Amino acid sequence: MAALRCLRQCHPTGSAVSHLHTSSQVSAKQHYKMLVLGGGSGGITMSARMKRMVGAENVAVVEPSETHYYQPLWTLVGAGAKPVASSGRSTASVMPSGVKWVKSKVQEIDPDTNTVRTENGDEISYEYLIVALGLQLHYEKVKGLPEGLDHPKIGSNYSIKTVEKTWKALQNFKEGNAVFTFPNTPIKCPGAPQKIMYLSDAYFRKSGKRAKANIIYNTSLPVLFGVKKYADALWEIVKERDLHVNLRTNLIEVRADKQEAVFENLDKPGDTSVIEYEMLHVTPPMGPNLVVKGSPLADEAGWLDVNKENLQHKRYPNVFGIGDCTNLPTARTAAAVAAQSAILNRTISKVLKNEKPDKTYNGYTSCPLVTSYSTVILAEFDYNVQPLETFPINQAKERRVMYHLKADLMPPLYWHGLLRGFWGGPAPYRKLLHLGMK
Ligand code: FAD
Ligand code: UQ1
Repeated sequence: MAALRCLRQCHPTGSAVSHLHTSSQVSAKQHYKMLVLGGGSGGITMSARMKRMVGAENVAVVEPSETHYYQPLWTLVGAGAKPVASSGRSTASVMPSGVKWVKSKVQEIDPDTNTVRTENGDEISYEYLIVALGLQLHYEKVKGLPEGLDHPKIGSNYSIKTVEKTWKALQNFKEGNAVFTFPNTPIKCPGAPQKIMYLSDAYFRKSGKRAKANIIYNTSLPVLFGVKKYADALWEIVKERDLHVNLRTNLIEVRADKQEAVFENLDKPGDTSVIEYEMLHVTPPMGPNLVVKGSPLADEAGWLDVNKENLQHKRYPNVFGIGDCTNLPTARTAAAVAAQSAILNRTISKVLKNEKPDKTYNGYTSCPLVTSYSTVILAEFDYNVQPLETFPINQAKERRVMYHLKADLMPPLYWHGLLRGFWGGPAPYRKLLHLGMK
């Protein structure tokens, strides 16, 4: 029995592989009709859809991680409302059966020869390429932060390594400043840096510590949120709950031994200020995936250069992109990935038939703005940063039902709907729900 288990789970070199039929060492085939780079939200979703379109044996996914994370849950994990274990499942379990999992890192993409080179030296050629490599976190761009993250009192919901530290810092909080930051770069889920502030405020109230906490939100942005309708509602909340918001204020240094954070005023170059903190939640600077940035597929800033309507690459028609790695001018979220997956599926089906892509992405994205342990403002908007709401009610209002949507409904929708290629965003339901309205 033990030997059988080892046959299933152990590679001859001794390294554990989860599924022999998907491990890269077994098959020598190095050419795929459909090659997917990245096995995160966008990569797994598109591999499930491509399996249906061209057959599992023609699809491969390059992804080095053993575990796939549902990152949206980390907001609740950081606030102690969900266990971290519920945010992850093995990559093997989310990989569509029969699809080849190349368990390695992409090192180089050469779209002129239709090949990709991986860290373990393999060269894989493709007919069509879907890039879903996500974005890069840059903790190292804030002086003192990488080593600062080893100290207690600093947390960051943006990484599996540090998300539980947020909850520890909250529990250990005694009195002083609780500081939350938003960096001077584009980021994924731009609501998340302030969601943890609202949850912290609620936790302090619940635990009798609120009177001793001074809550500060320092954001590089000139606004509290990019969509006016939701920003107006959030300004009301921060006023009502005595949360101090400083706009255009960017974290540049952490002195963890002294519990000090240094900020620059983005409107007054050279003007810096130091805040002593009892707790610090950092949202790190982010940027394009470095492999994309180093390839001919990048735009000037390093993001994957795709057509914003159909997600086809602007210069390489057999290359497509989805999610955080792209230069699509909308907020980077899993909700956006869902809507994009339906569009991209249609685009690829047209390209395979030598027809013109015809479905148009409107930039749909959504950010469930968690404002307490029982309420959410469900922001949904498009390329024009105009609300595009699914439900025929005012979604700028804090609602309990939307908290249930975020905490209880979204995870199964993600694991069983999105990742299996069945959830393409709420557009069809929005149309139904708004029938007869207005
Ligand atoms: P990812 O899911 O990050 O996947 C990228 C994949 O590429 C990873 O698996 C990575 O290992 C792999 N990869 C990277 N480099 C390489 C390489 N060189 N070779 C091979 N593979 C590579 N979204 C929402 O919709 N709602 C929310 O409430 C929400 N909240 C969030 C809260 C937090 C704290 C965070 C961190 C994110 C949140 N998001 C939310 C955002 C959402 O998780 C992302 O937008 C989404 O996961 C993007 O999918 P993706 O496939 O583009 O990137
Ligand atoms: C969504 O589709 C999605 O992707 C699965 C999310 O990521 C977890 C979301 O947070 C949201 C809000 C949506 C949009 C879904 C509905 C029902 C409005």
